[in-house]
Amino acid sequence: MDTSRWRVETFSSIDSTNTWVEEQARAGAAEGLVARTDFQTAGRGRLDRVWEAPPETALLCSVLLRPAVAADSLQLVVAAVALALRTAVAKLTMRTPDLKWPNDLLFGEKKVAGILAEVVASAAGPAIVVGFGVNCLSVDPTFTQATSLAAATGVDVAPTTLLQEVLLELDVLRPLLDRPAGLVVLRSLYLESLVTVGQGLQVTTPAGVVEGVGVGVDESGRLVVDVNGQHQVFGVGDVVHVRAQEQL
Ligand code: BT5
Repeated sequence: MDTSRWRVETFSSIDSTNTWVEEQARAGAAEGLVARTDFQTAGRGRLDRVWEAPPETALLCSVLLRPAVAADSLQLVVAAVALALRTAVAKLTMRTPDLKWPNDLLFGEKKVAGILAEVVASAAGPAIVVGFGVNCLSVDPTFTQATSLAAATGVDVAPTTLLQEVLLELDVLRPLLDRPAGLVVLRSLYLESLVTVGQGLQVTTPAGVVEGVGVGVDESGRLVVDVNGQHQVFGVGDVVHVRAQEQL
């Protein structure tokens, strides 16, 4: 299959692949630039959190996209990458991770991968940099809510093998981000895969903590939660799944 859409730059060590690709995007780099590293000295999560992985254990990668999708539908770009990661992991390990809104891949309740999407303004128009970290061979044991593909599935997947598979999946999903009809398809694929839908949830946002039941995502990929019979929509937030009986 043709993967020429992607140009992969490899670093043995770097501060953050997202930071590097963002600099390239600001300087006008075209869609398809990919940075991958064996180690990050300043890996970032959302909201100024850190992302840490021991050297040569994880896929640490960022891709530069310039899709036609509006910046307020950033979550659908995250969805495309999450779905690509999920399918790639399933093909290589024969186990399918759950997607948790907004940006996690889980085995059980343990996080095996996280995604960070950021919008960058540039003279060539807005770019979206999507970074993902996947714990392939091991994970820092201080993260008690984390796991690796090796621990969860028993399969050792080399980060470079996983990247190749992810890019093949993105070749299929990326075109959906350019047309309204594609976004509709993407949203329904996302809905089918999100374990967050139908679950009791606790959603933490800068405005506070809300409890309810996940009912879906809207046309922009934002989470819709039934809170005491009223639908509330969340564009950002951290979600904890709460068992139904704990809810009642
Ligand atoms: C994320 O943030 O999950 C987004 C992670 C994106 C990382 C990639 S790596 C390549 C690219 N370059 C970057 O600099 N970043 C991207 P969030 O949902 O905020 O989760 C962050 C939280 O996950 C941290 O506060 C830790 O508690 C936890 N964490 C850190 N490292 C982890 C790991 N390796 N596995 C599981 N959890 C981890």
